[in-house]
Amino acid sequence: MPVQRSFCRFCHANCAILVETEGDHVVRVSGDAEDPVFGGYTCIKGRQLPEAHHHPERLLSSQKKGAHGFEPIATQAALDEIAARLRPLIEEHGPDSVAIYAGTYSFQNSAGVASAMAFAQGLGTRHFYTSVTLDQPAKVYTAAQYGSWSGGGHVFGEADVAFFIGNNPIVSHYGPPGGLPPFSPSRRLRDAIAGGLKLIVADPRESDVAALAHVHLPVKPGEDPALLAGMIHVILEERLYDEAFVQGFVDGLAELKEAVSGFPPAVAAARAGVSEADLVAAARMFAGGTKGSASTGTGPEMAGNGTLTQYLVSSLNILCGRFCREGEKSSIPRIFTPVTPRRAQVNPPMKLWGEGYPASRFRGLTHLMFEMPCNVLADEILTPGPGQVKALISIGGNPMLAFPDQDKMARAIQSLDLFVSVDIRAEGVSARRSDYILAPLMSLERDDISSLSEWWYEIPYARYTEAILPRPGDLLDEYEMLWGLAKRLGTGLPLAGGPCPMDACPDKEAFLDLAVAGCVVPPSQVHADSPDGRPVIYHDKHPIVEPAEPGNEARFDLAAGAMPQQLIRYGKDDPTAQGYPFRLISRRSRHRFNSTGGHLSALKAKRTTNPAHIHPDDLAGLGVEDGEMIRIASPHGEVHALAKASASLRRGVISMAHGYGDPDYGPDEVPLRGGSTNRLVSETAGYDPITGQALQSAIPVRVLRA
Ligand SMILES: Nc1nc2c(c(=O)[nH]1)N[C@H]1C(S)=C(S)[C@@H](COP(=O)(O)OP(=O)(O)OC[C@H]3O[C@@H](n4cnc5c(=O)[nH]c(N)nc54)[C@H](O)[C@@H]3O)O[C@H]1N2
Ligand SMILES: Nc1nc2c(c(=O)[nH]1)N[C@H]1C(S)=C(S)[C@@H](COP(=O)(O)OP(=O)(O)OC[C@H]3O[C@@H](n4cnc5c(=O)[nH]c(N)nc54)[C@H](O)[C@@H]3O)O[C@H]1N2
Ligand code: SF4
Ligand SMILES: [Mo]
Repeated sequence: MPVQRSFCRFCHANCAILVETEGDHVVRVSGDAEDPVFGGYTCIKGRQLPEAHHHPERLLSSQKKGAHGFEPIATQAALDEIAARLRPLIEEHGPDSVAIYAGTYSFQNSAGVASAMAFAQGLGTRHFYTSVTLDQPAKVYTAAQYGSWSGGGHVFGEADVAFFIGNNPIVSHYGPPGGLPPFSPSRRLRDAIAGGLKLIVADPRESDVAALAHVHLPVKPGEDPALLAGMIHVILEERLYDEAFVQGFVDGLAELKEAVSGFPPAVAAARAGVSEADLVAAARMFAGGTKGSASTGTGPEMAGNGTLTQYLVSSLNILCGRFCREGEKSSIPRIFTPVTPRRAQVNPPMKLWGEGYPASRFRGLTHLMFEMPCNVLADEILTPGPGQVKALISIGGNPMLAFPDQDKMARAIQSLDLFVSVDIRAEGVSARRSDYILAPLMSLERDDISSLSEWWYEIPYARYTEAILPRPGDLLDEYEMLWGLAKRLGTGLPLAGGPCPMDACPDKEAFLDLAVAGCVVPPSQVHADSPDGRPVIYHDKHPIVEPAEPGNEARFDLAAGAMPQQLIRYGKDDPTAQGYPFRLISRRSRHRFNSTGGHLSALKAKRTTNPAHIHPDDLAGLGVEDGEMIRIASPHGEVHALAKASASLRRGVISMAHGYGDPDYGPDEVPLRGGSTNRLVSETAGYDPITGQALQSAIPVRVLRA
């Protein structure tokens, strides 16, 4: 049986895999033990790629909704019809009547988000959305307002201390640069600890990484700002920060000091619900390291105050000078990212939203750099007036399960003139509501580059994989679909390297060369350099941090964006919510990727429902048995779930995943499908005022017997 090297694209980690095929079928996927980064690691999800590609529900043709449900349609005919329905909308109401949503699986295709954004820009609509604004938008968009270090931050591999705040990369394979790389994460973390790394974890539950930590701070959901402010208080008071770095490069220290003065350790610990001794120990441990970063995940970003939390995390790293210095190797070299010199200097603070950016009609929210926050999509669809969205193209996403306020999103989708999904199955809660489903190639049928995972490689590692399986039928890659629509509409696809040729659709390699033009090594060159699909490590391309440009005087600004004032206001908030004694927090399922994977037999065998994890003493207090069905109510809505006793949670907390549930089925189906926590979430209450990120964790709830 032929075996080929490739990399997994079930998730963003891009594990190195060996793919065994028999004719047009893939029969086995396993880890590539010879790979220098992954060393043979895979997870259970990636090993299901064979079934995923050949599953009976996998769409092998595009679909059109008719009077009797979906019927197959040739993809080119579907594109003709979709373009014919978009044209009059655009003529009558302008390009803003069309919205593009690039969901998780448009990131997994290395041409996906680039082509979706190019399509939106070519069309001229401001309604371009991605799942980033349902996820961790503060670290992507608001951190730049304090300035950034051109030489890069400390990476995990060289760290002697690490601080993870609300992420669980052993399961999620996710953490920002500086956090745990998703390459065999459990082994990597254990090895680092054996080698002397000190680990601090803040999480309301004893997560997989918290179980390995030297200090686990079981912070109350949503109270990370108090915890972080208390730690900064200790670090400033005890002068544990990098005074030379701060003097050389940082403004706004006085304002930060003033703002954290309201959080002496005892006060901060009480508000955060942790012991004062642990808070002080964590502050000393973090500042006492020589290298290593504080990094956050989805937990605190979704728990309200995402921008404020990010500010305090940035402040910790800046105060402790956790950056690569002149003459050192710069962190995270990145081969497919446009080259900018790495220097021992601050990139000046940048504001990536607000005045000067396209605005939404709702809540004063604007574009974050290129994209509109998902927060406003339902209102932009439902509310008449100039700029109203009338057609939505969702690419590799599942808005019915991913967006806040599920009933409102259902009404919004129902009211669209045209809803198109690019999806591999027709059964999904969103796909099922579509007028057309465009069936895409799946990962092993596509060429791709490792651009998504290169934010974690600490060496100049790059991959180009060829398609391993033949193209089924008339299926297209996402970028070919968008090219086809742009061609029909007479709009273009502006890419980093210039306009995409519109006479004939370029092949994937040529498209990728244009999409990442200006990068260190073009995809076509990596392809040529890759013998048998192996990775290429461009050792000579690892940038060294150069001296600062003469005359550069940019400094970090810890007073930017009135963040110190926001911390003072937060200190005065009353965090109790009358009548809602619990906080429901988010988590990831080991056996799903958001809503993907529930149809695959090995993953379904591990789990069907979405349990509500609760401390056994809380269950006893409620008089609820382990395994019993409960109703969970927030001020906004209600969801059913099976209670699951879990002593690893702090009291007063319920932990559930998202991506489950089906609003078309009643509570009887909860054991088989689980429930969607987005029924509890509103986009108009508790959202972040800059990013619009809804309160998807730390949701105030009460528990009722079903
Ligand atoms: N309450 C709450 N809400 C949340 C979160 C939370 O923690 N709590 N998390 C948020 C986060 S972090 C995110 S990223 C979003 C996710 O938001 P989305 O990206 O909108 O949701 P997914 O469930 O990942 O949807 C993926 C879709 O892609 C389809 N798919 C699978 N494989 C392929 C493929 O190869 N090609 C294509 N084209 N499609 C494919 C799947 O069938 C599925 O319909 O949800 C957010 N929503
Ligand atoms: N197996 C699997 N892997 C995935 C996904 C999946 O669905 N399944 N989804 C992918 C996606 S889209 C993303 S964005 C990443 C996310 O990756 P992560 O951010 O690592 O997500 P989680 O594993 O849910 O870790 C979040 C942690 O935050 C904690 N938490 C919740 N609320 C709070 C809070 O208020 N404060 C603090 N300090 N902690 C809190 C939770 O208990 C949880 O342990 O994972 C990706 N990887
Ligand atoms: S961690 Fe992600 S990339 Fe690696 S095997 Fe699992 S699903 Fe695939
Ligand atoms: Mo995400």
